[in-house]
Amino acid sequence: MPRSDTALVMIDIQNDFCPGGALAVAEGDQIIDRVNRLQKDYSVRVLTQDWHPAEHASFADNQPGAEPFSMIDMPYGPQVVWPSHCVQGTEGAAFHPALETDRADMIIRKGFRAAIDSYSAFFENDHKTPTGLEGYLRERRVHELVMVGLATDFCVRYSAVDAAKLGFGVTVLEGACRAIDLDGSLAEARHDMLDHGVKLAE
Ligand code: VGL
Ligand code: ZN
Repeated sequence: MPRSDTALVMIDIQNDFCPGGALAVAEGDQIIDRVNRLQKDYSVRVLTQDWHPAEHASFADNQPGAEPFSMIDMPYGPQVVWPSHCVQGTEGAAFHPALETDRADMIIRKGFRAAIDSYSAFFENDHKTPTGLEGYLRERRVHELVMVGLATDFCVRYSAVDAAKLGFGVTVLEGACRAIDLDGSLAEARHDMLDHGVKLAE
């Protein structure tokens, strides 16, 4: 029987993060079979969905002179500028068609405020605006989280670290994640997760 206090959190398994998408993560689609099989082992299943308005400040198209994958300063700190991706209502923002979504209890959307990015499933990049996921999990009496999805070094990393800081037990299944790996960001992400007590497993 799946433990009722443990949730599977499936992060941003969307077309734009899979091969052929606007911000494709190498092999992003290769995690999907495993993620689908894992779902039956958990009684609480959460999907997150990166969900940006077209005028989102993290898009290079909206930052004149900024190249995709360069850094800019935002009021809340440095921010990577991305190719436009996961625009609300587009095919790129949809979950990958192979992902089983019917068994999800909760879909949490993030990054819908134009002026602020949101990597973490718990807080926006100002590290204080909550998404509501913490309250949902607490009301469902969840204490342990298992995280999978895209990308290891951005949305999985920040979700895992925030969850650990909030007091959840967190395990990231690295074999069911794939990374963008920008300038050493994967190695940095692994250190950051381990420093915050996140367990890394295959
Ligand atoms: C993500 C960059 C921008 C992610 C989302 O899901 O890891 N990365 N938006
Ligand atoms: Zn995004």
